[in-house]
Order: sequence, then C-alpha cells, then structure tokens
Amino acid sequence: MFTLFGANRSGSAAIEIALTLCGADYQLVAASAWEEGAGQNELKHLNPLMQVPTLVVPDGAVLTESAAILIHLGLEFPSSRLMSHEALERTQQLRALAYITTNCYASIGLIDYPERWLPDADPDQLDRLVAGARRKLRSQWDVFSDVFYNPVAWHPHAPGAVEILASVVSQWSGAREHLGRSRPEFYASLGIIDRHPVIKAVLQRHGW
Ligand SMILES: N[C@@H](CCC(=O)N[C@@H](CS)C(=O)NCC(=O)O)C(=O)O
Repeated sequence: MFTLFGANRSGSAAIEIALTLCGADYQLVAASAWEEGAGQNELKHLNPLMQVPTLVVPDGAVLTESAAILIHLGLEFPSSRLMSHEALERTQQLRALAYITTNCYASIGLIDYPERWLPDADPDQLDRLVAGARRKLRSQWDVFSDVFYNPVAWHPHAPGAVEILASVVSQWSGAREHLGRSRPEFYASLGIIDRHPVIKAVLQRHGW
C-alpha cells in the first residue's frame, strides 16, 4: 500500500492521477505546510521541507519531488505507460519532467513564498519579486510549449507522466489564461488531457 501526503489543489493531484493509472493501492493523508492537522507532524518528519506530494512506498521508503515520484511509478508499473518504453521518447519525457519542476514549479514557490528569498524585504520589494516571478513563469510555459509540444514528446490523448504533471502545474498562477492567449494550440491540448476520465475525476475532486 502506498501512502500519499497531499492537499487539495496541490501537486499531490498529479500523483493521485498516476497511482490510479497504475492501478496501485494507496491511501491519502491530508497534510500540508499550510494546514495544521494530524498529518502535519508526520509529513515534517518524512520530508523536512514539509512539501507535498510526499509518497511512502510499500516497503516504507520515502519519495519526494514530483518528477522522481512519477518516474519511480513509471518504472514500477511499466504497463501504466507513465514512462515510455521507447528510448527517444523517454529522453524527452525525462527532460520535460525536470523542466517543469526546476522551472515552472520553482517559480510558483517564489510566487507563493517570496519572503523565503528576501527575508528582510519590504512589501513593495516582495510585490516586485512576485511580479517578476509571474512574468518568468509565463515565459517558462511558452518555452515548454515551443520545445515539447511535438509528436515525440507530447501525447494528450494518451497521457503519461509529463502530460499529467503539466496538466496539474499549469493550473496555478494564471498559466492557463496566459497560454490560451500565447500558445492556443498547446492550451487546447491541455484541455484534452484534463478531459481524460481519470484526470478529470481527480481535478474535479481538487476543485479545478
Ligand atoms: N520540488 C517539489 C515542489 C513541491 C512543492 O512546492 N509543493 C508545494 C505544494 S504544491 C508545497 O508543499 N509547498 C509548501 C512549502 O513549500 O512550504 C516537487 O516537485 O514536488
């Protein structure tokens, strides 16, 4: 049995989708940095950053970092096709997963917690930092579309790890609204992913 620590409208949605597509047995523990509750101490013990998703695998090992979790599940459950069996396609999947987490997800951390980067800043400086991170996030999604929206790397009708993570992470900070204007075809393909029955059910449960 897997145990997933997560919260509504957070990145744990991507892992719920992946676990469901794998047909894996899992339980959800509601816990996050921003919601005090029973799971919070356990989450902090498992992941000192207190971030979700955090996944405890059946043998008790702790996995954090959404890209690592998705790759692990893809390797453990090859028939889920979360990770491609084709080497060429897999190179682009690994690149895209690292891209989303190190670029887009990291900018969202800055937008949500600017004071972590500028602890002594006044509110005006923090606002400017957030505005800059929002601009950066928009350009990161544009570049994602330019690099990965192609038949080798992008499969909206048969979503794997990359499409799932992109569907969830692009829900935040106005990314979808921006992409609708700047990259309409890529934006439309995100809508196809959102409508996959498993993905749609999880997104709805999270209030998206
Ligand atoms: N690099 C991590 C980022 C995870 C992350 O930032 N999660 C957010 C929720 S979507 C969180 O738990 N933030 C709380 C905090 O950083 O204090 C990943 O890819 O999973």
